[in-house]
Amino acid sequence: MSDHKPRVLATRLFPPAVEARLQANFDAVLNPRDVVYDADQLVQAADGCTGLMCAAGDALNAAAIARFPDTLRIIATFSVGYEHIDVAAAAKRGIVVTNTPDVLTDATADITLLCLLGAARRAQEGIDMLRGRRWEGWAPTQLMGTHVTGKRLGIVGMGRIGQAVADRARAFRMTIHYSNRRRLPPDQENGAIFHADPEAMLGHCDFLSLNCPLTADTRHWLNAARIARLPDGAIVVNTARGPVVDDAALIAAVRSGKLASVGLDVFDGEPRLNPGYHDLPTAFLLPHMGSATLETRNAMGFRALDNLEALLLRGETPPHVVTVA
Ligand code: 8YV
Repeated sequence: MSDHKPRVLATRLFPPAVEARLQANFDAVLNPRDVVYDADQLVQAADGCTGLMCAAGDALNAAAIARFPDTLRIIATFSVGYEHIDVAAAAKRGIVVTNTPDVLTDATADITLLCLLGAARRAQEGIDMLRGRRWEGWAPTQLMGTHVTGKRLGIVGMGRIGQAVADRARAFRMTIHYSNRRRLPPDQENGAIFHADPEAMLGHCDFLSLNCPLTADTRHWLNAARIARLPDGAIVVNTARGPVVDDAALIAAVRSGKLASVGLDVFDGEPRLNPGYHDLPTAFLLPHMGSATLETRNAMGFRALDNLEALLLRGETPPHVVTVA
């Protein structure tokens, strides 16, 4: 019977409940060893497939998309970000691209606050001291960090995740500044201060949180010149995409003391991060865990499946189609 089901390639190993639904509804080609396919392997594995369930980091560039089989109708990414897919190249071949918005907003906003607090309160050094069996007891001047409550937080990119970060930061009585392509309506703005020019916002940011997508405009946006506009001792948090910052500039700013610290969940070229980060004792670093809760990863998978099933099983437009910006 499975011969009659549309064939869908899972490019990665997905959570069990997600793979179970994929197998129930499709002729699923799984990747149980979770090999990260290069472009050639992707093209080969997609042979005979009508759909692809993929993830960030997959090499879905124009060259790979041009070689996908004619049978392929949809690329459903298990992520909200889709910078790893050449959407224009897919459109040219009539391949629909979908993503998984909303369901990872809370998990990602939570981890943004974890990064903010971790960096501000020198959590990495505290953990290292304890685990390295070097803690000799409480001391009045030990590991003094930066106070969070009541400070100013600037958010670059006030979409779903940026707004959820602002909601959480309000519980810390932070003053919220933001920059976004468009100003939010008052009910969503909720007292946050809008800056049409993101550069003009930087001087107001004791903390800066990057929550924008990676695009040609945001690539290496936080460079040396913009870091210089932040107040001395500011803290930068990035849970969006690594290439939004210029790593060399960010590392130099922490080393010089211009920035007190950084809290990062994403890295340019991850998983091979700039080695300079390893030498920053204050940096609070996580391995791209923003959406890593079982509930969220299941919800992302189910959303990707909603997209695949709409098109391939019912001939409907998927609920979360992305288009060329
Ligand atoms: C995902 C993410 O887990 O959804 C996104 O855009 O950044 C992550 O949290 C990852 O991209 C999986 O594809």
